[in-house]
Amino acid sequence: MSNPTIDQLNQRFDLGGLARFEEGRGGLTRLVIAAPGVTGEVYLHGAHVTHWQPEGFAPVLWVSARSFYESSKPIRGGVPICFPWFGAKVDDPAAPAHGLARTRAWDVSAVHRTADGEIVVELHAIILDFAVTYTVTFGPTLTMTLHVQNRARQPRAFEAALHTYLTVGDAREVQIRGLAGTPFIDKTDSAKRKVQGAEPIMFSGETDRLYLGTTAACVLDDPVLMRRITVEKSGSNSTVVWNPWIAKSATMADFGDDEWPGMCCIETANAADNAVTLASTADCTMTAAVRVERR
Ligand code: TA6
Repeated sequence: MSNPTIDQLNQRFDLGGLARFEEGRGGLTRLVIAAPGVTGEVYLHGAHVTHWQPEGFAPVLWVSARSFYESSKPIRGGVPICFPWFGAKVDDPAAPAHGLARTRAWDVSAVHRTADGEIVVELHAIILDFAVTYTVTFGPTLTMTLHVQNRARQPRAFEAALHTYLTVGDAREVQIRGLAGTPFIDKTDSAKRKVQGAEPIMFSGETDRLYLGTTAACVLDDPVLMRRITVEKSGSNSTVVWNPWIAKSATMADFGDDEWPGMCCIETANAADNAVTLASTADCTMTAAVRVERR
């Protein structure tokens, strides 16, 4: 059923008060999760997770106060799905950055509660003849799984990223570990290829790095919010670390000039050298698992 009404969705996927569809910001439909131990929300627009908060912690995902909530634009923050390309489309500069998935209306295929009390939401879309299924589990861990099948008759390559925006106390104070010795493309330095040193990553300016050939988990240490966020992954060989800092923030209409200290991105991806090629009918899966603990 494409474009069901909110009432039809709540009738079809009835979890009582644990998860309910409602009209969200900008009139976009969202599923709001309010289960024991966890709250969350995901918009059907872009299958965009915009909130995840395990009990006892401040919200983990960051969303700009200036975000658009329009069907033609991506939401700024949460976890945008970048697919089937990452960044600018190499052969079409006019194409939307980060692909088509994050401005697509996704359909809901399932909403259910696990025996452990987690809420699982499954959404799907057909994007350029790729069948994409996105499964999000809201619990003590936020688990997001992107499953892609190539429905075309020929092999095709794609890039993907779960572009996770994290709330931090002060981006100038956080440390990110897990990428020591990893090669990366530095998008703030003419896409030069470099190698991460042994020291933790800290932000002291615009930072926009695509780390390659890494399956490592990243751990963000936040001394201000006194918490540690871990982003584990599978089926992903790239990780992006981003903070726009002052000048870049000022260029984005949907990003407040003073918001950059409160966020950073640790993105689970397959991009550039790590783009994926699928034979006809072949499929693959990429998963990001985010958890938070007290420092
Ligand atoms: O993942 C980092 C990045 O590629 C940055 O270069 C910046 O463009 C960011 O994504 C946000 O992209 P967007 O198209 O959402 O403004």
